[in-house]
Amino acid sequence: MTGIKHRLLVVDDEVEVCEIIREVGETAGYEVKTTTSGVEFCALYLNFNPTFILLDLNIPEFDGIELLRFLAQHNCTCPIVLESGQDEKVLAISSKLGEEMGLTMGPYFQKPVSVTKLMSALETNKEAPQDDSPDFLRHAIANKRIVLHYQPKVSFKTNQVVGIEALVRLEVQGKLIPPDSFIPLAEESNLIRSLSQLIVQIAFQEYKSIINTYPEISLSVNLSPKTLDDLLMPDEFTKMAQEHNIDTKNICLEITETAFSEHKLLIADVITRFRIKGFTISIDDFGTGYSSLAQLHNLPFNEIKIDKSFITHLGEDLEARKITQSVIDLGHSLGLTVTAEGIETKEVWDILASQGCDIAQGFYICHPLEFDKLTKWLALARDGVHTNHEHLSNV
Ligand code: G
Ligand code: G
Ligand code: MN
Repeated sequence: MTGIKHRLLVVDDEVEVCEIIREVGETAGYEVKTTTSGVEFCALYLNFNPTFILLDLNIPEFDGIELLRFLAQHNCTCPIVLESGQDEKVLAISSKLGEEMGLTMGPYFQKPVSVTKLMSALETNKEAPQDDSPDFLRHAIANKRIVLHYQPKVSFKTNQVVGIEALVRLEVQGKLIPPDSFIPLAEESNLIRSLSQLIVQIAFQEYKSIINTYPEISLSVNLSPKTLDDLLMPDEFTKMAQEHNIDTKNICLEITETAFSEHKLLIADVITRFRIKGFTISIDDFGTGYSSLAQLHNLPFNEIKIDKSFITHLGEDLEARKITQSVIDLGHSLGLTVTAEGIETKEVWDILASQGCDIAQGFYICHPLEFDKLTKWLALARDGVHTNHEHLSNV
């Protein structure tokens, strides 16, 4: 990496144009790298860590849109300025496409690029806040210091394990940090996309190693609302599932109910695409948002997860019991599976079983466990020990 704070990466098929831009960039205080090749551009992008990109749409081997897709897949956060000899409409549409991929698009220029305009864009970019994601989080992701714990889901009717939910932790200096302490940071600092991809990758890898032994067990993954406006997500997850030979119908995506207040149309688009690709979708923490019923009506869910705030005190709380009964009935009448999370006692298990709830999760059955311990727990549970959950709570 270089000492100069501002780094400009240029791809343009004309060597002369590259040289002019280099001069302008250096005058504006940037370290500049230029290339006429799309392949070299990709390599440079990965090593140079640019703070600003100038991209000619018409270059050999790759077209500009392919390069934009490459940048999106590598979670590029720096601004991108497009240039082209073609008409303005092509530039405008390409820029919009870039935005839809989640990229930060700057102004676009028709060739020949005006030196004054370019200078002004470079100066403006220097004043913009640079990516200030917390270093510890960036390093943890880069070094894959992500650990997943898994909490089983058990059928009330059969007492069999039907699923596991992946719950992320961050390993920093030997300690495990819970998700509430870093997911919001990741969401604010643009790291959530690479974090989510890493989580899914680890979860798929670990899950794959137990599928043959437990084909009836599905995998649930929590998705941050901030990734739900990303139109590429369903394709990326499907590709990852295929790479691991995992059938998408065995993957459940848990989405927190509070996620749905913003970007409604885009989120509906992404969720529906996930469904079309075979994933099942769960509405997590159900009952804590303010428009639960509207969401149920408008989005294609498969599962309701009743929030633990309604469940944990079901023994003493008669009103909560009426609520859980209504939600279970409502879910069933809509053809959905109903899961209760936060079951801590036998009493609460019995109440929910009698109310017709489908799936149970909570400390009473099993705490979230690291993967090695989970596999031991699953083996015990399969041997029938699961009928006495207390024995299994502390493997
Ligand atoms: O695992 P518990 O241990 O502390 O999780 C706390 C919260 O963090 C829950 O609301 C859970 O949904 C969320 N969470 C856990 N794992 C993940 C994850 O992989 N991604 C996202 N976005 N949220 C997670
Ligand atoms: O929002 P989400 O449903 O993903 O939250 C899962 C969170 O609930 C995790 O933090 C997990 O550790 C916690 N959890 C799981 N089972 C229980 C339980 O029985 N009681 C309580 N209080 N928390 C639980
Ligand atoms: Mn969850």
